[in-house]
Amino acid sequence: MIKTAITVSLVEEARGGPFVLWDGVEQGCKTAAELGFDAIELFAPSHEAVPVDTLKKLLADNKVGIAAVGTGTGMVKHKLNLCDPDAGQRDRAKAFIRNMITYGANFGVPAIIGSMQGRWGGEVSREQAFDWLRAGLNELGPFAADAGVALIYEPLNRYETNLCNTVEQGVELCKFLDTDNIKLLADVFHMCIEEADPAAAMLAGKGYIGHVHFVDSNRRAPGMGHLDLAKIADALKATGYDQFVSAECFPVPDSATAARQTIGAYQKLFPR
Ligand code: LER
Ligand code: MN
Repeated sequence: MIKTAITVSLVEEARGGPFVLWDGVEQGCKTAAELGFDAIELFAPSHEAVPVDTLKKLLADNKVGIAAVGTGTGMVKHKLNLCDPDAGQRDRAKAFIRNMITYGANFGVPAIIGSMQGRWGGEVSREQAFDWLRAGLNELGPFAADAGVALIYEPLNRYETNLCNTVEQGVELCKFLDTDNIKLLADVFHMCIEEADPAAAMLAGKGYIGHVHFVDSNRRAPGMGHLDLAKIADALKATGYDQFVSAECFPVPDSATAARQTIGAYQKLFPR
């Protein structure tokens, strides 16, 4: 069964970003539960921002789960990424991600590497960047496995990375890793920019996709753009995918409307 999630951002520096709920983690859990989402996806300033026990209690009190934890703050706030030419910065990037993996593992959920993957350019060749990316994932994947969770890697559109832009490139990357604990995040917004056929790309990701950001063409709530979302949802279902579809979209026209629009669309596209 495909489960539903909604993003909660606690990161002021990410204001304007594609996160739906912004009024704190307590309110986020409450809103998610009230609307009928199965879980929140948490974008936090650090692994220390919300103590594990506090979040466990909030989740239990609201009868809502958690789907995944983001690592984007490492990049947004601290400029940390896995392809930094400075070895110390790469180590700090890995330490930030390890802390998030451990944090998520307390809830049995994966961390997501999106913008922290970095990019090639300047003094860093494409080959070098991919070597560092693979080395990072080969180190962090088994670390996550030891903690009992997968580690999620997200291909991003060309304006955010020049490493992997498509699901197919993500699958190729996974095939050349020494770990099988890296799963892909298929973000329909990035796919809308990069894929010739997003539905076909979902099918091509069969067995590799571990998380989905299911939004519309313009990164608004599903149904507020121009994608044929039924076709993409059908393809995802045809792969046997049984993890989360999560709303990483803009709070447009406001958080409440985007959240309601999203859960309505998810209930139609992914009926129980
Ligand atoms: C992260 O999930 C993502 O999709 C990035 O585009 C955020 O900047
Ligand atoms: Mn995403």
